[in-house]
Amino acid sequence: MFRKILIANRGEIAVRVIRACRELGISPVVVYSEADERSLHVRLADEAYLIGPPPSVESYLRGDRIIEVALHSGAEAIHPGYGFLAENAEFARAVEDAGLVFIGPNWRAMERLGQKTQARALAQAAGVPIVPGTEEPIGDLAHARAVAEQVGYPVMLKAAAGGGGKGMRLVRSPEELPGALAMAQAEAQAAFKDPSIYIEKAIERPRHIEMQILADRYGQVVYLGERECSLQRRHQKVIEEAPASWNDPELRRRMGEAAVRLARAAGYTNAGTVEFLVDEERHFYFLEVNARIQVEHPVTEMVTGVDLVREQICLAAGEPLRLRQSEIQLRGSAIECRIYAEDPENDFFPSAGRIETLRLPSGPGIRVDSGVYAGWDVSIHYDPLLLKLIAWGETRQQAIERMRWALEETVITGIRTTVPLYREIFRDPDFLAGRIDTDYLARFLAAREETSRSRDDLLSRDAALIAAALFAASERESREPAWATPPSAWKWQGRLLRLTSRL
Ligand code: MV4
Repeated sequence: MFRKILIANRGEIAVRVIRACRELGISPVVVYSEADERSLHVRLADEAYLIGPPPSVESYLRGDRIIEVALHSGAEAIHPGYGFLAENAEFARAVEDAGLVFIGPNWRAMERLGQKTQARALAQAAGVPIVPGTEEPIGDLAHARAVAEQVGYPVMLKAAAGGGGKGMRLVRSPEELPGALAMAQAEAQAAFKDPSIYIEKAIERPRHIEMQILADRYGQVVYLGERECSLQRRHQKVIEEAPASWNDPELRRRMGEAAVRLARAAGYTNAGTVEFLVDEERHFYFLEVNARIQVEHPVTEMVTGVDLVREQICLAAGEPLRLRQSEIQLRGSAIECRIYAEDPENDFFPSAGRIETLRLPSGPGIRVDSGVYAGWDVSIHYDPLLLKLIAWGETRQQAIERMRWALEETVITGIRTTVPLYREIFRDPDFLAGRIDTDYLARFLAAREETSRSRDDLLSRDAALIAAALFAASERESREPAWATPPSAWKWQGRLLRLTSRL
């Protein structure tokens, strides 16, 4: 096992990797930018090295500097977290060339799966269903027309080098095709320096599922069930759960075995995620492979009891998988809310500044993965994810119940966050019933906008709060004599929360 690991990331995921290191008796080393001098990962690590100014291209994306620091510190391996250099095959290769271990997939598998058309061809050869379309980038407009005609409109144009929805375009009719193709090519060129586009039939109102896999270097691959990730806003996930409420053991097994076949075909190693779309008839289609640990990995950890980051480190150290497929059992249900420093009342505008108060929930089945603390300044330079609340329950219903109260308990002041929005989502009948697909959040936000306009929501909410406070005070007066010890401020806040959460 490694004695020292360098973590090439920041925020909650760097903290998460530090915890896995502690459990394994490994000394964690971190790197940081000038904007992160006071950050939590720097405080929790054994050693921390300043690598550059705040912009990521000059710090967390400087693979050369990071490798230099790893060698200098005597680390034997680099954990990239997610984002930044995590899926950069060139970086993974440079790590290996420097005599270090990249804690992630081998770079050859990353290359095979990084090009979407190549990944589709690989999936098809492995007997994994793919969305009808091209396995080659399209040549010209005539070719695009022919393919679109063949698979049938609506179609999706996607960047061959892309992923995560960048450079993606929905085309509803032949008239839209020429313009959409030109736009998609320009976007792909700008984002990935590669204008190649391929075509897929568009799946309407799909659900977005991802299968977690683990693979060792000796050909053993297991799947750990799915995460339902349909709740997204502009391709940014907000709430995820495991398992998908609408899934069943048979479909889970078929998707899991498909994911394992693809991993084997690609010579994949370490932890990974295979993304699928599931249509209204419950057909599933391979989309892409995420060759990294994902933000939402805790929901899988909560229902399987497997520490995925620890497994990543053990697998990278060359250990064989000790887990057998038959030993992986799903228990209960888990939900994650990503708490962002964004203002849901202002089109999710990033909210920078000092966190004044931070009161985090706890209790049975509650987990918090946080990268922040009270008194810390949220910077504009990076992803606005502050922390993740995760709730586990024997049933989805119990997990939801626990999350509702965890959200009520959470107090973050000084900046705007997405907590108030989540409190509303956790009261929405459609969400509670599991009626979610990739359009859910846009629908919810539009409906919310509508009601807030029609009843002048802000004013009525303030009025409701004042009414609740008066009501609570008069209740107390009527029940308690004046000489009774007055309840503390926290107690009052709790009472008000219970009252106002019903409004
Ligand atoms: C699709 C699709 C419909 N049909 N492909 C978006 C992210 C990227 N990984 C794939 N995405 C989609 N691909 C076909 N053929 C719809 C989406 C999509 C989506 C997928 C998952 C979660 C949210 C989404 C929001 C819009 C579109």
